[in-house]
Amino acid sequence: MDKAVLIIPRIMESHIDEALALAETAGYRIVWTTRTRHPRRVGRGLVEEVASRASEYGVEAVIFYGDIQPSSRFLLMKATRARVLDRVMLILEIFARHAGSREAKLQIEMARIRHEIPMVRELIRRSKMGEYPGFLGPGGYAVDSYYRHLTKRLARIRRELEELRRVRGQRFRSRSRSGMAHVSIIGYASAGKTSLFNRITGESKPVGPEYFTTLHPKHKAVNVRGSRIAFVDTVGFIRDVPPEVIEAFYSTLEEITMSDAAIFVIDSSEPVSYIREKLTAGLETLAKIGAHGLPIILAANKVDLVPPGELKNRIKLIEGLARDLSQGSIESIIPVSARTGQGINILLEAVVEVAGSAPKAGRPVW
Ligand SMILES: Nc1nc2c(ncn2[C@@H]2O[C@H](COP(=O)(O)OP(=O)(O)OP(=O)(O)O)[C@@H](O)[C@H]2O)c(=O)[nH]1
Ligand SMILES: [Mg+2]
Repeated sequence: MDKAVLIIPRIMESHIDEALALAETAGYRIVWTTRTRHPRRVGRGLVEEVASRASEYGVEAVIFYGDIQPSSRFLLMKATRARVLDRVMLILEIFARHAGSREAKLQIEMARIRHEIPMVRELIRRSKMGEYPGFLGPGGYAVDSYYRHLTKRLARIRRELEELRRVRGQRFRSRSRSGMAHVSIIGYASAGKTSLFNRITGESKPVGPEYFTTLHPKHKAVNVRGSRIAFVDTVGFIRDVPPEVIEAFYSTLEEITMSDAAIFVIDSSEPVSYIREKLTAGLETLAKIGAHGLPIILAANKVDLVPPGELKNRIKLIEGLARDLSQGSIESIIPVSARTGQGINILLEAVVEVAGSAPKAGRPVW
């Protein structure tokens, strides 16, 4: 594992566990952490402090857990001589480590370039001011030509992706003619999607407390009360995913838009404010990927962790949230435990009701 220091803006403080989990998943061991008041900027004093810690610990990377301004990133790069990553780059690094298909690789490269462009513009600006000669060669010329190279590369990737998507669309149409309903298991990272998928299908796919345990959709068809249904395990949602990362999620999230229904898994043992935030993030992502009108069954998972005396109240609260946030797309709310098996039969009944019997001729949602 590479060593890294973590800078966390105060507004992200409550998400520090998420920051550490993502850093670890991306292959970094955090050796020192510091806070900053400003959400996007790092002051000169902090840059110096980070630089001295970075050399003391011999770190390979500096992680800013937020959306860093190009000028601050530039200062940190210059002072520490380490890689400087923000939250988006961290997420993209995780994806890049696992990207299997040509399409996934291209999408991640595209997201990286789009994310990198503002930084390159900043370099152009600075080298034209004579502030940073020698970056990629003398004067601004090399940076300019690097910029042109990036924009050309983007255009090529776009063309290739369009072609790949066209082919995949054809494959999907032939699949929907096969007459089987598809149900996606969706939800925030670590909600228990894979645990539920394993419980329903009898599979033993890897599960774990870290983020993005699942990075590729997994399918398995099983018979449920006389209906043949393919369940699809998906990548976890994560809050505040910027548009350029959403694109990189696409190949997996598109599976969701092609489904007949979705099981939205939440961790009902978490504080209600987290549940609200994660439900919101998930519903927003669904809207962004164009999954309009997809029938949703909410699986209130991990009820084994809720004290029995509180369960009734807890489910009521979740029902209230779902009503407020979902605008009717949530059809029912079923308390379950993927661990103990509690509620799974009731969940499957709800699934058959929504997606069972005859498939809905490949609901084209885009
Ligand atoms: N107590 C309890 N733990 C559960 C339950 N379901 C899942 N877990 C635990 O929650 C953690 C995350 O489970 P996963 O099934 O990997 O979650 P996921 O949603 O697939 O996560 P990603 O693929 O990383 O997005 C694991 O440590 C599971 O053992 C449950 O019903 N009860
Ligand atoms: Mg998983």
